[in-house]
Amino acid sequence: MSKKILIIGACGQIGSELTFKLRELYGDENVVASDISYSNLEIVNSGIFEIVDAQDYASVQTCVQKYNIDTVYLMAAMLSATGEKYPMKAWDLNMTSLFHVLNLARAKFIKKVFWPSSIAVFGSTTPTDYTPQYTIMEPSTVYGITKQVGERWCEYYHNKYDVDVRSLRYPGIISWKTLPGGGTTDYAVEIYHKAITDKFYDCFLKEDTKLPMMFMDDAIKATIDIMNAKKNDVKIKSSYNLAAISFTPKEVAESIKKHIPEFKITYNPDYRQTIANSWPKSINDSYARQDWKWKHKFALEDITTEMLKQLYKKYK
Ligand code: AKB
Repeated sequence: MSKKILIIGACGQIGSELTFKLRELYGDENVVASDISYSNLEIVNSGIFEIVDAQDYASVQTCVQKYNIDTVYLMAAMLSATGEKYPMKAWDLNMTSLFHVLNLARAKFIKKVFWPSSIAVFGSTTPTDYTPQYTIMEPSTVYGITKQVGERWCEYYHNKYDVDVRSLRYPGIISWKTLPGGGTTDYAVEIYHKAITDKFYDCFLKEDTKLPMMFMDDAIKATIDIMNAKKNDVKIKSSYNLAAISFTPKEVAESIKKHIPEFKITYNPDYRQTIANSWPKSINDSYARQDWKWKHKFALEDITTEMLKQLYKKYK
């Protein structure tokens, strides 16, 4: 069966790489990239691109109908740090866009939905080490609240209306192609850029702040794997815990120093430290590993080697 895919939020960090991978797998003519503006010219010029406002039902529906879309990846969201600056905007964007896509699936315009959740669904009362799938969840950020509520709605739409929606609780994602924007884990990308351009990074988290992280290639693989898994194998209809590695700013700095010995780091924690403190240090993702055979590939040393190699080329 041929797939017709729409990515909403295709100009962002994950959306852009997902678009390239999906085009490679299913062909340029079957993958429509969309965003609210032309903010990533590489994506805009790389294939079919449409301006779509994720908060406007008619805008999404028009695009879905124009291209006979059957699968939507909803990657548009306001992340944790920006969400704390604009709480109502974060709530509106993250919830409205999800309802629009779920309602399009309920009305049978589309067959399948991917919606990303996050480790931000957990809060300071959650066990921090090897956080289980089912546990206390009292998120303290607006972003975390939208993700937790969104998970409940995904499960509800599946149970009530048989909507095929699949979801992952992403950790911090590390990539070199497109910069992340407005997240608490963004330091783990910025540090590599600054290591190359300035040989120095002033980190907004404390040196011992351990957080779950993942290389982009693993995140894309997990996303495509869960979407291609048999419906019966995707047993969790809210969102799956997903893990690869965990590290602290100090550990990533040490791994960079193995390649750039003169690299220096300082620590000046800001409001994002409070957010990071409320999140897990590591995640138990055994359901994903069991149900649809999830396996990560990249460890910290692999990530550092790849990030520095690719960014050196980019900055040259
Ligand atoms: C953020 O830091 O807000 C995101 C996330 C962990 O969902 N990267």
